[in-house]
Amino acid sequence: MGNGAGEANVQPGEGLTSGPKRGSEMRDIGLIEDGVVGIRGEDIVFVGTAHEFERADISAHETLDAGGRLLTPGLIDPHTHLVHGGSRQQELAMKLAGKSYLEILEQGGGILSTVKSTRAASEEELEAQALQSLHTMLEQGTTTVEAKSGYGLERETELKQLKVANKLNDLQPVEVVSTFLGPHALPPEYRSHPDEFLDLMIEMLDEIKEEKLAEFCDIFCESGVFSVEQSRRFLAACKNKGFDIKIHADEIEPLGGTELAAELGATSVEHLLAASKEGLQDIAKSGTIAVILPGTSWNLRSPKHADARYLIDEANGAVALATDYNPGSCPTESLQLIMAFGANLLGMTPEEILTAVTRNAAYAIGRGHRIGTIEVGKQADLCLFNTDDVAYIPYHFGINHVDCVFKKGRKVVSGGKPITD
Ligand code: IZC
Ligand code: ZN
Repeated sequence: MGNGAGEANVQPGEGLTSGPKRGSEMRDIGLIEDGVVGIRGEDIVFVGTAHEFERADISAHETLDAGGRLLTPGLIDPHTHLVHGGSRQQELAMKLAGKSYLEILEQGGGILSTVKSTRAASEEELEAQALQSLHTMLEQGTTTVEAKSGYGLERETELKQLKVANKLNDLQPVEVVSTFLGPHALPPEYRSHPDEFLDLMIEMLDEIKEEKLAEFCDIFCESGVFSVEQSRRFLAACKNKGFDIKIHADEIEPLGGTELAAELGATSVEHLLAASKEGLQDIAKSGTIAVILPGTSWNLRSPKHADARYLIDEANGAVALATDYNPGSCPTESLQLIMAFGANLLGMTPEEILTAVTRNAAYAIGRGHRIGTIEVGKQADLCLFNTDDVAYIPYHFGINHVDCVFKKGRKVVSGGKPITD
């Protein structure tokens, strides 16, 4: 392959730009046994069986024999807090001693601790730290990642984070899709007048739009952070300015952010651990993608996880999975680990999990027309695994199964290692 073709078990998806897979459709991955994928330039130009390829009489000037292994779309991570300063390993002991995530935040730690480190870091430092994470992500098969701001909580640092997120696209192969998450926590100095902080965040929207610094806007709608009413005001203003919207909803307490996502027609609603059944039905009906983050509920030692089975079996919803990579509630870049959690913690099948980290994840970040499936006309973002069976990835957890990764038709990982030129 690489401007050529090679035999593999290919997971192509079906129907260019025909939307996310919902409910039981998520189990249909359209596997082609003995498949061939042809790439020209940045795009996929052939998908079919080896027999069909022979009959098509296409000449390839370079081929890669995948040896019958599994070729999938490049993995897509639709929820991360990629750009940040510092780390929070000192909070592990507090967590083990029984302090909750919201208690740590209440005492000035958690997000507020990362705000301090991010404000203090230079653009170059933030960039270097994010580049290291992107290197790990790529090695693990992630070819596109969403990245949220939200560790500035004031204009200058929010803009610094957004600029770094955008610049990362020029520095390495993983595409970074930028989200403005200004209202990620309330700075302590605004405790008595939170609405003024929201005004400040809303004032930034024109500049972010003009400078093309973010495609999406997001808010942490959570007990002790921002209320449903405040979230509605912020997100309505964002929509008004032409942004697509996302919501951190019902991660810890059942506040109603899920219903709000449906009401406002959000592209995605994220977390959902404490969402009501009615809320899950609402988002399934409204077409909002449910982005579930089982690494977070696992790492927060939650006895409960988002109800993926209800979403898929009862509500006919479209589920995506993401790492939530951040220095507090989920410090991992590995989507393959999240795939294992998808099976063990959420009860999803390997096929549903693959759909959740490819096709549905692409729709969660507004990229469904371009990436997320292996189809003629789509971008050649591909991942070759060291197995012929999709079940092997969540089954054999905690290690990297990636052999090769292609981004925009170019081989960027070989033998499990990013190619640095
Ligand atoms: O830094 O803790 N949940 N935001 C909302 C996060 C987790 C990231 C963090
Ligand atoms: Zn998050």
